[in-house]
Amino acid sequence: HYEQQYLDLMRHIWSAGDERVDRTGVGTRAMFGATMRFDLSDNAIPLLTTKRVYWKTAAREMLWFLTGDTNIRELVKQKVHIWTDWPLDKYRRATGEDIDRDSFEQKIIEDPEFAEQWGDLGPVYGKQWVDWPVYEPAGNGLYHKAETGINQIALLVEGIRSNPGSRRHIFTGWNVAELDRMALPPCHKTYQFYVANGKLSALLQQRSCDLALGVPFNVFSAALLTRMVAQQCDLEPGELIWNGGDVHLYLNHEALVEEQLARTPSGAPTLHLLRKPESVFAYEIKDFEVRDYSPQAHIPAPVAV
Ligand code: UFP
Repeated sequence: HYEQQYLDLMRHIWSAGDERVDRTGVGTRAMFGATMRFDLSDNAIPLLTTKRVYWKTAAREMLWFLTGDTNIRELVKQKVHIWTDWPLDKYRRATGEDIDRDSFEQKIIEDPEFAEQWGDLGPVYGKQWVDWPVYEPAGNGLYHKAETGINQIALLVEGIRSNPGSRRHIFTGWNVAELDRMALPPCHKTYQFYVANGKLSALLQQRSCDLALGVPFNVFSAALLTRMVAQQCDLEPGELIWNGGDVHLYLNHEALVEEQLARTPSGAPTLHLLRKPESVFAYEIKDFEVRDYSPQAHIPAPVAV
């Protein structure tokens, strides 16, 4: 079963990982460098079956990335809460106000000006993916920022279509000059694509991997994006290769790890794209359907911020 490699990695890191102090102060067991491979042919989709993964949340986030938006407002409106903790933390620190998450999100939805001031994450994924800043000579030895940046995703699709054999099908969120303005430097930082035998494969390089909470999402998202790009380029889906840098389990995820490792994967969910939109930017959540997904119960665990 495709999920076994995930469970094996979890078991290995929990039993033999390096104990490390991390940025969040929670502490982790970690391993440096790991790979998982997932077959995407015949609509196969790497969704975990040993616990429920809320794939629509990941899909909504992926669609939001592709719009270039970096404000949480559109996510919060769709009841996606995964990015709220960072702006909330910043707001609490700046104002000293002990506002709860629901009230903060309510203000973000109701008050566009408040959202503009407090809801932005800085130039994270979406911005870098579709509007990477470009600086042009201004004629006086100085440079000014060009009005439009580079749309890496549009170039990717165009590149795969026109020159499938290229070894340069890459896009990245890791803009070194802007890292310090991002709420979180990209975790899923670089995507590379490869075409052979009419199939499109993708390799994701993820620098930092919360194996219990982040990775199940990241793997699904990357597979979804690969399916969208393949469809746009009239290619069949090949493989998703997931490469983790610092792969870790937080020490407070012990209950999750024990519960999940006691479960056995079963079933083979599939992902169906119900429509072929005119571009990679025109997909909607209702275009995605997952079939035959009957996972075991969700396992809640605390997020380290
Ligand atoms: N993390 C993921 N996947 C993501 C994401 C975050 O696993 O898509 F946005 C986890 C990895 C790490 C933390 O535990 O969030 C980021 O912390 P740091 O920047 O210190 O690596």
